[in-house]
Amino acid sequence: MTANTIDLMTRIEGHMKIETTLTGGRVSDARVSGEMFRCFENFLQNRHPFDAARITQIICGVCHEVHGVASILALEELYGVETPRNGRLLRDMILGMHLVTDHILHFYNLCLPDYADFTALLAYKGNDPHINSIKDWVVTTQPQFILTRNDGEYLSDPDVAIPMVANYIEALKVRSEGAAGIAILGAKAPFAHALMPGWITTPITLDRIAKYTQVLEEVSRFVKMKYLPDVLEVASRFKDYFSIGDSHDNYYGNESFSQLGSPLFKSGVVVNGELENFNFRNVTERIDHSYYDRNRQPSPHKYQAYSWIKAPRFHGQPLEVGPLARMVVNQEPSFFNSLTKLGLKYKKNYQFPSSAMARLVARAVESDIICGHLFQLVDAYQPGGANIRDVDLNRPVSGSGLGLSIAARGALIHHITAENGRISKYNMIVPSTWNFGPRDQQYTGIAEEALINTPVSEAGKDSIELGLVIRSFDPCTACAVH
Ligand code: NFE
Repeated sequence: MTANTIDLMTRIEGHMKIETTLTGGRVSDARVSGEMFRCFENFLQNRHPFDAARITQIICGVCHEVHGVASILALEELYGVETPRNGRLLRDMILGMHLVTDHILHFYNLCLPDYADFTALLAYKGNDPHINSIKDWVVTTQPQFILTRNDGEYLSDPDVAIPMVANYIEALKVRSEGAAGIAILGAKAPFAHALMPGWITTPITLDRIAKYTQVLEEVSRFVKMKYLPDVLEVASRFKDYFSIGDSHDNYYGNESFSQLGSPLFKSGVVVNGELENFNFRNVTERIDHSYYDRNRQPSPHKYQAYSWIKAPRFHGQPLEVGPLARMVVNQEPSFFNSLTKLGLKYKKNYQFPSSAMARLVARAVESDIICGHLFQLVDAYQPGGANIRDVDLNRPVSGSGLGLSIAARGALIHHITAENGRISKYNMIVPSTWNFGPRDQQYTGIAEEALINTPVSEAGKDSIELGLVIRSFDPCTACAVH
């Protein structure tokens, strides 16, 4: 039995430690720790409720707009207002563009370096000027993110690995273009300041819609021509990762993209292979192994605590969130078709065994689905229609509001309580809290369970296999500890 610690985990957002026990070349126990305390819920107290939509966006440098949207949904319930349809369409257009470009960033820039041997580029002898310019740049500047490899098995066939390096670089450009598409509607990216309860404040002119559409076409083309094929290529070469990274197989997704009739993703929870309705009342946040005392105040020396992340539970059960959860809750045909094309035999039902590779495939399939939906939103937008409904900012509102929304990494919850126009309590339960929260007295956390049984090659002193499992969730510890 050997102990293995990765501290800090790289190519993720935030500070995370992974401690594993290895028995016979496999992980027999695992602990995942969020290693910082941030306090956003505390410093929202006593502020004007509208501040929440601004302040919560800066929780994260990766998933900013999602907190703006979830916060606004909570505020709209609190104030009893609804944004006009045009405004809601614009909001979903911002949200969707963010989600897709966040997924692209995850696969190419955070995950792919574990799968493709980028150094294959150095042996390139062809005439493609674009590839040659990347090669020249690599030779001149020696970027370590391209040149450094861990011990592990890589996809090194030059016909596959070299275009993937080029797509890695292009993904950065697509992400930046996507930010322009978000900013043209949301006033700014990251942190879309135009998002307000009842409003979207940007003056939306036809040229802004045209610019957004042009960005969407570019992003969508990249998803169809590069992202989906590259993910399926990686999936076909690393099929063993369809049986590595299995967690509790309980899933949760919130309803989202609902402006065109039936929602693109419906709400639901899957526990023990059965679909149930989600109800926020059945959610608790366990702190058995989290650094909080019984009054939920920070307690950094608490006995047997090892994480600043809390452990959300639904009826006591840990739930996995994210694109895979959305595919399972929705029984999404294109996801199951992709698996069939890979020669995998998955039954189309709610009993779906999670895995590191299924998470990557789900994310790419979801990106394609969202792009298709965004084009429909553009068509549905009515130029000249109202984007704004007046909300009385000075009303000393009392009550509560719940924002159930979607983020790239999974289902997102914001819950606000206000008294006399001031926030008295603000609670966020974010995707990475579900996925990376610690164990309770009964269950391991979702990522902890996914690590258990992972084979770790003895030669692989870098334990790259653990990184493949952890990164398949696209972790954000910054959000998780908020
Ligand atoms: Ni900081 Fe986030 C997303 C949220 S993860 S990345 O997506 O909410 O918990």
